[in-house]
Amino acid sequence: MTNLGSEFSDGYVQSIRQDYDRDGCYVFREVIPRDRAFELGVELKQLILDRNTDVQWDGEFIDSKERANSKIFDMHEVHEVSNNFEALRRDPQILSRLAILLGGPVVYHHNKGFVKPGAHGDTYGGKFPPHQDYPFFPHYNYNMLAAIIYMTDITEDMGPVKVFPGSHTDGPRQTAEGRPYIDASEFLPEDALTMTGKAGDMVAFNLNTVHMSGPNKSLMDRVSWLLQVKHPDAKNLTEYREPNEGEVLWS
Ligand SMILES: O=C(O)CCC(=O)C(=O)O
Ligand SMILES: [Fe+2]
Repeated sequence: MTNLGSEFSDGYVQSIRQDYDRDGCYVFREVIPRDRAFELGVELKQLILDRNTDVQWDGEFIDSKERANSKIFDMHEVHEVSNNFEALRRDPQILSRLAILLGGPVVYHHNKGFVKPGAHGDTYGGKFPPHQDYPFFPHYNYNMLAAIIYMTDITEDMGPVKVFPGSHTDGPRQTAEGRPYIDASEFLPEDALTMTGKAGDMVAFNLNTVHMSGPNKSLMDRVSWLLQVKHPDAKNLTEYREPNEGEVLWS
């Protein structure tokens, strides 16, 4: 029996599972204290900007001007250089909630921090086209999720994640020719749930839930940390393994 923590009543667990199974996404507010999230955000931003790796995706979903002017910085396996992020990877407040969504033990896949920089002159934080995460790391039975923890407040103008509720139910979808993302005409931003939130909030979504995010045109940098985890039954369908994949974080 997976430890779901005594703070959750059976009724609460059931209602979370019902919503998550139906929508393919769930938001937990204040999973870590706001002040702590801001502190972690300062550390994460420094680590990411020091590495200066722009990870905007290839493809025709942005024109050449937008590609030249917008940036997204990321860093993988943050916990390998930060004790604070190693503690966060093992945080019971986070893992007990993810265990509810997965319906069992929480097995690690990877983590990454993001900075979508705010607008400075012509430059601003870039966007992600509508996509499922499945093509990046295909797993059997799809019981895998991304949990994004906000390290700053994230408002509408900061390029928050937008999630299409129920889009996970038909499994992996056709992608644009030769690309990992879905043609933008099939998923219009106005049909999505916009996941604005406060530092310390966590949004989680299934491997097959279609999501996207817009540009950061605000003056504030958008900082977030993504933890990708899975149920033990969700077997990796490829040969590739992430460096720390398979570690049981919560059982
Ligand atoms: O943080 C975001 O805007 C989305 C990131 C994302 O979807 C991904 O890395 O696959
Ligand atoms: Fe994604």
